[in-house]
Amino acid sequence: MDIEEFFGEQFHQWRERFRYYEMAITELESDLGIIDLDWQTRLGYSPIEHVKTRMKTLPSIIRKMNQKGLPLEVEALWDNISDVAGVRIVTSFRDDIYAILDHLKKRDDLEIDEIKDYIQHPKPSGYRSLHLIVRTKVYLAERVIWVPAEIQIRTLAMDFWAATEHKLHYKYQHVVPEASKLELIEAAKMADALDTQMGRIREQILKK
Ligand code: 0O2
Repeated sequence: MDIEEFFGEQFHQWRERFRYYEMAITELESDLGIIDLDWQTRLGYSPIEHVKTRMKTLPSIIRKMNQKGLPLEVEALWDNISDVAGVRIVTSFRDDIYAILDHLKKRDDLEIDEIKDYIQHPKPSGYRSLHLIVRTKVYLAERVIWVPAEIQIRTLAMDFWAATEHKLHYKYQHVVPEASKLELIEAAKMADALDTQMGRIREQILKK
């Protein structure tokens, strides 16, 4: 797709917003890298196992805007699609997710607009993760902007499950056979049990 041709006169406005999303990702990744180092330095342990970032692709943005019945305009994107800039924080243990949430709630360069707790309330598919719909502060050369982003926080077990489920959806083009869906639900329960058990083992380690 020729993007410049596709957006026509609006191309420069869209490009500017996309740069803002990229800046937000850079900012969040850097902030998380700093607190990871700080936790490691002070406590010898960081709740952050690793961080991944991604920009939503243009076809995926267009699909989502169409699904939501939004006009293909940059303001409609900015106001209604919160996950163009995406950051995923992966932890070892379930408790680490909420430790990171507590930290993020205290930051004054981040506004949390919504918390979707798919750990307390898993999706019917078995999906578990904590989603934060946020706006992050970005310092431009001459002004400050708040850029929408989505932060997903999940354990390694939840991440393994989500990545495998995503691959299956891709393979079957979203028409996953019922037997595989049931298997995935079972696997999600096992991943959850593993998180619970690893949490107990960790408590024993911390007690010593
Ligand atoms: P991708 O590839 O990550 O861009 P809303 O914004 O509230 O109108 P939305 O966006 O469906 O609705 O919100 P939701 O369900 O809270 O979060 C969507 C994102 O969470 C997805 O992004 C996935 O990254 C992840 N996710 C949600 N449910 C599942 C699931 O059942 N399996 C897996 N593997 N991931 C899930 P996108 O846009 O679908 O994709």
